[in-house]
Amino acid sequence: MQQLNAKQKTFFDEEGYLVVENLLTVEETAYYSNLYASFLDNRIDASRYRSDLSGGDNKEEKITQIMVPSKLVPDLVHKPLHQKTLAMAKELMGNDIELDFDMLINKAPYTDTITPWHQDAAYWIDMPDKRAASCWVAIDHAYKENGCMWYTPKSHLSPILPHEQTGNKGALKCEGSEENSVYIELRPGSCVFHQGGTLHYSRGNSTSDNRRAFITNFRPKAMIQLEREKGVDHTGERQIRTK
Ligand SMILES: O=C(O)CCC(=O)C(=O)O
Repeated sequence: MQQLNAKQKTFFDEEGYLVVENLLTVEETAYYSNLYASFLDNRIDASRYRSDLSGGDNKEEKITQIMVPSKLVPDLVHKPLHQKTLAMAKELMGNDIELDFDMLINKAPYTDTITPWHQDAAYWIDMPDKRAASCWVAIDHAYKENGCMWYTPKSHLSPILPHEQTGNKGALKCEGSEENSVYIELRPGSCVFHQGGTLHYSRGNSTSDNRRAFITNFRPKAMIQLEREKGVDHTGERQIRTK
């Protein structure tokens, strides 16, 4: 069933991102909210895939990142978030698109830590077919003060910028600015797609709310095979692309 119209697809191609409201129903969002809580409070043991994206030596995590939640709860790939975002990713990029990996990123209340400006492609090995998209699904209301996403329109049309690693195995960062970017506030269950080359960032969470995102990442099946042959499975290593 087609869900995106021609205008949305053109917007994604030209601007590098696309907002989709109400991806999930209220009931579906409640399911993910409960499951997310089980990951965060360790009822589901995700310790081997969990790290602090801020790269700090803090006892308290500033930005909780849990890679590949669907490896721990395999049924997730059959559920609405994965099914709906995969269907849309195919509409945006082609029928050979598959799920590469998924992840959870939470900014807990008052952690006040930015996710630096970066392009996702800087995290990945170079691939001949560059088609790639992430879908950032808001589990909580995401707004400026708790760290919603910011995107630089059309930035995916230029070459990947130089990136450097922050902190101790922390996030990659490059030059970027709010001035020429847009912020995307989302209700729970709504989402935003962005391309592998789209420059993005988020402010820290200065509020008493959580800012939980469930993220799925898609690329062509042949490129996923290439990654796996090279030992890349997105379970947690963070390396700067060297070529
Ligand atoms: O949630 C964040 O702050 C960062 C997310 C991100 O960089 C991504 O989804 O590619």
